[in-house]
Amino acid sequence: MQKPHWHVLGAGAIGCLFAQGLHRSGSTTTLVMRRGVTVRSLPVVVEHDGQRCEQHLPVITPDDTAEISHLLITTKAYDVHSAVSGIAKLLSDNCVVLLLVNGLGLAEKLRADYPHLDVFCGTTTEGAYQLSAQHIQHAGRGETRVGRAGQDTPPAWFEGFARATDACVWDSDIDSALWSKLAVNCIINPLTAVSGCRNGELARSSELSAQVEALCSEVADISRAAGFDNIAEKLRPAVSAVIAGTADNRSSMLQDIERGRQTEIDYITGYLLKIAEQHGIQAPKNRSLLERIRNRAP
Ligand code: KPL
Repeated sequence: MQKPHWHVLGAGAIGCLFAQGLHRSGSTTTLVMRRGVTVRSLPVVVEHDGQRCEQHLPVITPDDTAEISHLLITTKAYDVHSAVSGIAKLLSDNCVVLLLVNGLGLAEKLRADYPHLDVFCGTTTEGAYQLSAQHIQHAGRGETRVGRAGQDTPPAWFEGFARATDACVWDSDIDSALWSKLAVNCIINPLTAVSGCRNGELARSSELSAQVEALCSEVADISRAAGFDNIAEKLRPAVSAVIAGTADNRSSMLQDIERGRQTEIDYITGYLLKIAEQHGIQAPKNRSLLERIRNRAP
């Protein structure tokens, strides 16, 4: 199969990492930038293990007339819908859309709003952060899982896409992978964001550890009700492992708050609480964190 032409919407750390990976592995790759960007190409720079790799990638904006057949979305969760509606007229019928975005609930809405799109989901543990615009540090190799509920075998485009990173697998149970990430994020992100601490502090402080414990118990109950018993059983050790493995990190939510940016709380804890409500479960600790993050002083 001829390699598809990928368009990448969201040129943050993960977007740049995948855009460069796709380009280097032989897929034509274009960045979709916001209206008003006038350059026709941009250098994407990835630093890794002291090596610097710079590639010039073509750029389009919503005002262009390109046809998009394969779209990778790596924006912040709250930007997905406005970003997609801005380029909706460029999306081909059956355009493949791969959502590699934090939080849940976005794929359902995309499918409802744009039934002609072929929507897939992914989750990644690649570690990357932005040094400046389109200049990123690839801090740690991770694994990327891609799939669509009910689809056991990968579509033809997946083989080429998977070459963008060292470890990308097709996951026929992607809903579990997404829920598992959501469950961990519901605990680490809001708690580090309200406490203003690095992830590792959640294990060092006895007060914060007790809060982790209480949140895990609520998230496990909701996970069980949503049919993810296996995730519920292993949630506490899974959270401890992520805290230990990312001890020096400032969670993405803490970074958003420190930079005065909007957070993804509505797509993380907000989504969890929506599912809790559907099952008649109260989750007061999670609700209190949601309110504190939503109502925080700017
Ligand atoms: O995914 C993360 C995030 O910060 O969004 C964790 C796993 C909590 C690592 O910091």
